[in-house]
Amino acid sequence: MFDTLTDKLGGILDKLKGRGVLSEDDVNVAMREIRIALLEADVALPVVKDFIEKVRVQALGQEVIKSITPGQMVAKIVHDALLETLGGVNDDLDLNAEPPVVVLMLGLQGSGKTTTTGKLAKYLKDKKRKKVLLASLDVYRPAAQEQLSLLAENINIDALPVIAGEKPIEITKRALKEAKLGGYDVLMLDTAGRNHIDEVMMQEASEIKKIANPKEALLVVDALTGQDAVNIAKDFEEKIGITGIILTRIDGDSRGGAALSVRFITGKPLKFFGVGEKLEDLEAFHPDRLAGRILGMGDVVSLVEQTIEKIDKDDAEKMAERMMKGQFNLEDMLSQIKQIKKMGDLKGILGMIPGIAKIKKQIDQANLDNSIVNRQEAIILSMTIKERKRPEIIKASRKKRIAAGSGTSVQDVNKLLKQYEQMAEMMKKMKKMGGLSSIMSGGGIPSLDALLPKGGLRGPNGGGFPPFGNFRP
Ligand SMILES: Nc1nc2c(ncn2[C@@H]2O[C@H](COP(=O)(O)OP(=O)(O)O)[C@@H](O)[C@H]2O)c(=O)[nH]1
Ligand SMILES: [Mg+2]
Repeated sequence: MFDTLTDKLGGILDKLKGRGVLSEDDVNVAMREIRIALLEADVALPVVKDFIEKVRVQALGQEVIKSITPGQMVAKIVHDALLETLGGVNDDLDLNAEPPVVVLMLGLQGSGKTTTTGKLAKYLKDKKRKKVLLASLDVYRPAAQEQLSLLAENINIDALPVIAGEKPIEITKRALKEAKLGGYDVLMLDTAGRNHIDEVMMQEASEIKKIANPKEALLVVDALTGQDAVNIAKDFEEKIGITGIILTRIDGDSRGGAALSVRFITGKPLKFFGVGEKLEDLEAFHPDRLAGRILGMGDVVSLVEQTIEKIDKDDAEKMAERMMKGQFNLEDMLSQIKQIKKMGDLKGILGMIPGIAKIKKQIDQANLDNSIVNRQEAIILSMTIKERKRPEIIKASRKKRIAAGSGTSVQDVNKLLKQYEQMAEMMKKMKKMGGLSSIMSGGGIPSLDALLPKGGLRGPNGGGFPPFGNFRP
């Protein structure tokens, strides 16, 4: 969602990088541009002002003038200022209390409270091994309580049975009792929302909070609401008191301002991001990674985590071993392709590679998506095992068959073979340079380069992309 902001900030900082020495004028111009970029991204004005001031003071300081690469220095200053605005540390949920620990979910209607309740419950169950009880206090929206019960059933988590006609306060009391009796670690209360902030809702939420005494009172805010998010967060903080914020619909095309603003304005930490409708679509908030992402430095850490979680490590190790011996063949390429598919949407992953944000448009234009990978897979699958192991035996007549078998053209087959050769060649080179050891222990994918459109994709310094395998845990 930070695409535009990333583009703009990247461009501004790039201009600075080209200068040998930075004058006060250079810095002032850059600050003006950054200010505009932030405002355009819907960042709240007080946040922008504070941010610019922080950067300006430091950028004009001694360090920058003396530094060999002033542009880089400014990039670092901007990065640090971003970090500060986002809040310094990763705040996980605080469950440090006598169980059942109560987590209260607050927010406007449609902000994603119920969905996020399900996501968090799943997170607590899977990652923290907590026994969770869910209870819906939304007696206003038809079927809201059933929505939560269904969610709970899907993830095998208990939900408080619904009693028709019961009021939120009574449900809260019953839930507390049930959570205690049932030996639950965590009780999550999903409250009712309204279309906009109204006194009755605030009153009720306040009362529930008093009774439930939650360790966490989490405000769920839709990132797409932009500037409004700030007012909503402020109101909830002042009237009810919150311990943290969860931003949802980060996957939508919001301009990112909400993320940069709510923390600063309320002083309450961002804890999680909702990145989709599915229950897995929850990301812990890491300010350093987000700052890196906004500046187009890529989100290497996230990439590593995703890679580790989704790639079958054993497979990768076996393959790496073979490559080390210079035995890379189309069977190996096929298993690479399978791993890439496992990792999900290619574009999403590419966006996390450092420097790639800038060329994201090119990637989009190159229509790089899973369909390419699927085609490559189909081509290899249409070959015999023998051919996959020794691609050099594939003659023209066989190419025609393979193309027909995979629903592609001979050109496609040739292209794939060419890519394979390039990959094999690179692996030989890496082996010579001894650079493969990092891939070995990382168990990663050797190179995505060969799968990318030729020529067009180069990193900011003219180099190609680092092979996946370089991102080591
Ligand atoms: N794309 C996307 N949709 C979301 C996200 N979180 C929630 N939703 C959707 O937003 C809609 C409203 O969510 P719901 O949890 O019922 O909101 P509530 O009224 O606050 O309880 C549903 O269609 C959800 O699937 C998210 O992070 N991304
Ligand atoms: Mg709801």
